[in-house]
Amino acid sequence: MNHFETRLKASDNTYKELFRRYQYNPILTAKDWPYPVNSVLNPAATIFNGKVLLLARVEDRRGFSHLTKAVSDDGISNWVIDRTPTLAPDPDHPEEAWGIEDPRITYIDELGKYAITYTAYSESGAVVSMALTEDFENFERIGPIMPPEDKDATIFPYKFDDRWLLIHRPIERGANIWISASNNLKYWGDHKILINSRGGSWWDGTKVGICAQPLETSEGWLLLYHGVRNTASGATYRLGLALLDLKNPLKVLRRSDEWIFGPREEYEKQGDVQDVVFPCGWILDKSTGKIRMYYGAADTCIALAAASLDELLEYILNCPEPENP
Ligand code: BMA
Repeated sequence: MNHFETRLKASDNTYKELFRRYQYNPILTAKDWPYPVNSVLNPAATIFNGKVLLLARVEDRRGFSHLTKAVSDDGISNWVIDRTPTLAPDPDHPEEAWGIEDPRITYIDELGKYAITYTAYSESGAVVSMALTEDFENFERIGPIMPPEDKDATIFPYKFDDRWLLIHRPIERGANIWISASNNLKYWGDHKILINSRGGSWWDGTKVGICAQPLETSEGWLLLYHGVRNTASGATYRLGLALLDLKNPLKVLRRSDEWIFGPREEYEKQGDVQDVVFPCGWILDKSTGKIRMYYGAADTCIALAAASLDELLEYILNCPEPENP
């Protein structure tokens, strides 16, 4: 049975939903914030001190963003939100002049620290920046690590052949996902394209970019990425999956042809930017095998959807092996 037949047999005439939305979405909005903000969106997600920690992009009424953490015991409710920005643009870092956006968090065991990769919005375009933290109160800036135009970056949690690996998305003749290596987290090289935007009428034809931090599984590194398609009524942001080789993440084992999650509900279709679902983090509960994906909806609020890791792996293993670009 090929992949398409598998999908047809999954149910009658509907696609099987891998990620199911939380029924009380959105889980966090500007109204929940302890200080005035325009929107809260695109959160990174990790476990810190046994609790779920989201680091949300928060946009003010100038249009500039900073990052603020929200912490919860169950990852759904009773969020404790910092009363002031957790990580704000630093005046000593001119590349952050127009704000900082879209963080991703990876815990680096070797350093005993969390690495936060984020978009620094400079007056000359978006760059990838990195900061380290042990406590989400004090931050050590590594600074800009990729020149403009580059965003959507995440780092793997350990070294491969003594080198760190970073996934990111430069824009230059297309908007494709690249992977780069470094000995020291600061200087990156050996750049290689990993996942390309497919052009034409593909759902990810115009742009692709990584969403959450890579998830280590028995079958390989599971990637969640967004794909953009431009239409006459604007861009639509949807999500797909890919699988990288466990020992050599430069090799793409599988890539979904279809998108697996897209704007459907009102809060995803209407807002500051219509038709956007944009996760920057997910969390696997190893005891239940359940993955929670936290995402920005319509660039306005934060929502939650959950999937089973087994179902995601079954799905991606049935997807075609791509030609490595
Ligand atoms: C991307 C980023 C995201 C945003 C998305 C949709 O380029 O700026 O922060 O959610 O566009 O507007």
